[in-house]
Amino acid sequence: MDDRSYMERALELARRGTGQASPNPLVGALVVRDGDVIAEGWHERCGAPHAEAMALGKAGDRARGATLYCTLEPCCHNTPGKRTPPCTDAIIRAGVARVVCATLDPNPLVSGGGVKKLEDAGIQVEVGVDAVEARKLNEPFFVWVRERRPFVHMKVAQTMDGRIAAASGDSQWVTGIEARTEVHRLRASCDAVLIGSGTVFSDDPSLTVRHVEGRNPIRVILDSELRTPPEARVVTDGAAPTIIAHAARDAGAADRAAALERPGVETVQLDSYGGIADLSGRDRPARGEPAEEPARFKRVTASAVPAASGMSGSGTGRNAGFSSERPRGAEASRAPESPRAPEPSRTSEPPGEPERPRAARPGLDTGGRVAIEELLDVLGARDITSVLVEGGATVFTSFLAAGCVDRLSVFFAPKVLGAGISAIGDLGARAMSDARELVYSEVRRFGEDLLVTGLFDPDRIYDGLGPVRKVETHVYGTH
Ligand code: AOF
Ligand code: ZN
Repeated sequence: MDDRSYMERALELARRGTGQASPNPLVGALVVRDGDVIAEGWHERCGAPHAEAMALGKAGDRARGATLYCTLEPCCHNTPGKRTPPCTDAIIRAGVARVVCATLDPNPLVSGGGVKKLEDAGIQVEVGVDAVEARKLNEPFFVWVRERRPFVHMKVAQTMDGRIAAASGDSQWVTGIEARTEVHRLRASCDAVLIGSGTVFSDDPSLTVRHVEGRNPIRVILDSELRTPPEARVVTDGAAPTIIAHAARDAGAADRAAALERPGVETVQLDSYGGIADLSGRDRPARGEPAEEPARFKRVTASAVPAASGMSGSGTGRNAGFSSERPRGAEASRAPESPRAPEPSRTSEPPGEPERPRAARPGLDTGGRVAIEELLDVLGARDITSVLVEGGATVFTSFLAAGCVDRLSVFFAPKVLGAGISAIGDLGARAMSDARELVYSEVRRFGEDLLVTGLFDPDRIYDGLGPVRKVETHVYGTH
């Protein structure tokens, strides 16, 4: 067996920690001597021994002179809050002769320091074997450990003509059982799953993992106006913690929050976009949305704030709104108390057109919409490293407009509706050159349905980490 084959085995072992290791990465390790695998290890769960420590512990004296394969650079620090001792010390103590790791650890407390410590101790170190696969395994960790905000994976299930629901609002089911099972697998591997309150109203989902084995993710409801009904499943079923993120500051907001809160259900008040919610469409459905919602619940208010109103891409150039630099300050600043000023950089007007003045209506202070960036900061601070965004159209559009999507996965069902609710609203693009491109795209088939998935900003994960720069030539779907 060659280095790559051993590393593939180590990657396989790493996957055993799926759903348990977070916020730590998935890591696997092998001790190999004279071509024999002496011991295997993996990071079972956060707080448990690291993969290297587990493998070396099993190998004992037999690790002397051996090669250690690990899917991540061994850790080398012992800062306050660290749960286990540094792996580099254990490796040096065990007398390992050679260490092969797939990729450097993006954790700023390690990031090359582990390699240096081993080399300084006279150990031969190689980095970069199966690097792309190793990073792909830990996409959330690579983003979270450096930016302290979760990796955002947006999942859309749509018809060939881009509809996520029929004109009546009916969305069960767009895709077949195989695709839906894959979504449950995604849920089980993510720390949190997020939907908008509109989806709570129309589908009342539980967002649990049922088609595969795995633990339920935390549920996050994006509910700017705090209108989630206390009878909703995500509030009552106790299947997983639920966070209801809102920006409501009206007189009844505290009472509505109190009616929702209970053990495992928390409301979190966040900044809004600071702008006045576009209330002009409050009494009529947004274009492309059903005139009447087939809701399980009656809405507390007349209708929702229209999809993505005032939240379209603020820039005019390619990938506007997708920049890795997220301007904070002005865009995400705390909403001033009334009267609130319109937010000039967040407008759905096509570039060049003057902004229409909007007036706040007394008594309809919704606090604007939740600032997605701030929500992600809050979730990241709670060690949530990944969020699966499951809908609906307003949420999809808001996340894309805010430039807050890392991976987009679209399941295409081979069917056509014509009328219906489209997945994604106006993002400000006017020319084909304004379209946002996905890279490293991959196509997979689930039953009758096709999945296309790709990343908006792969550099966050696959680049800029020392010697490993092989990603450019990699084509997904070929392995
Ligand atoms: C490794 N092997 O299996 C893992 C590593 O709090 P601790 O002690 O669990 O350390 C967490 C950090 O260690 C984590 O942020 C990451 O940098 C690294 N994870 N390193 O050598 C492992 N899970
Ligand atoms: Zn370690």
